Amino acid sequence: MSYPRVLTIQDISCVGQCSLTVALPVISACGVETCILPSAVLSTHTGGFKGFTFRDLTEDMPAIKDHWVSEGIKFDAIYSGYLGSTKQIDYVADIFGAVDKENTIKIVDPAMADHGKLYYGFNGEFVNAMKELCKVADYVIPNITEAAFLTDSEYKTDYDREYIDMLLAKFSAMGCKNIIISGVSYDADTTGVVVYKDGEYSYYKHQKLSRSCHGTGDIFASAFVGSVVKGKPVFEAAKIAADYVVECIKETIKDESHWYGAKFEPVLGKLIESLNR
Ligand code: PXL
Repeated sequence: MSYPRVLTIQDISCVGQCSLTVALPVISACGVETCILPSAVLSTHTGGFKGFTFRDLTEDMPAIKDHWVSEGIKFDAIYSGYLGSTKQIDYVADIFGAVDKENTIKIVDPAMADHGKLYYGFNGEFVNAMKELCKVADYVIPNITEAAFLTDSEYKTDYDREYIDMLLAKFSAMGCKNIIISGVSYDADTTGVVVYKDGEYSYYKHQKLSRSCHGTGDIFASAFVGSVVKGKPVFEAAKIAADYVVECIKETIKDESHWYGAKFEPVLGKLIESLNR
């Protein structure tokens, strides 16, 4: 991949530091061409704002794909994030198969839940459709809540390695290839990322900060995608992405009033530095 081209498919939340307003700058900063397919336009994200607008772009998705196909446009990686409906999930599966090359890396962030709960507007039917999309991905990047929903497992806040192994075994039984679970914490002071690749478990442990921020899943996924596409091995990419999220949270907790997202912008330089190391 001399100059890789990534496609990311998710909504534009105009305000809220999530989805495409994170993926586009973060992946671009990694030094790769970043193309977007907006699945919807919202005035803000749905996590705490009231009365947000929602312009559904579902029916634009196949038309955009058809144009790319007719132009012979293909991508080296395709990364899907927050999607608004089961129909959008089906369209993403079509897009995966229509604009890919032989070695295109397909990454699914099943952005649909956190802290034990589905995000506003999602239900069991959506979860079931997301399971199908996960099966065709090379990498699935859930948090623990999403992992529990996708594997029909109990969500736990207090767990051990056995619980995580059970989630990974269920993902494998579903036919999912490689699983990267963020926010896995085995003790009070640390958290980390589980990388399950080709049946091998590895774990990167890092500092746990006192506050969690909205949108860090999108920041993690975007930095992971950028790092993998830049050629970093998967464990290294997960480490770079996790360290970047820690820097973003440190930047955000300096400002208690900043509740709706994480300040990823001031520390983009650190992400670029870690990619060049
Ligand atoms: O960060 C995930 C996300 C993306 N897009 C929208 C959201 C959320 C989470 O709440 O509401 C619209």
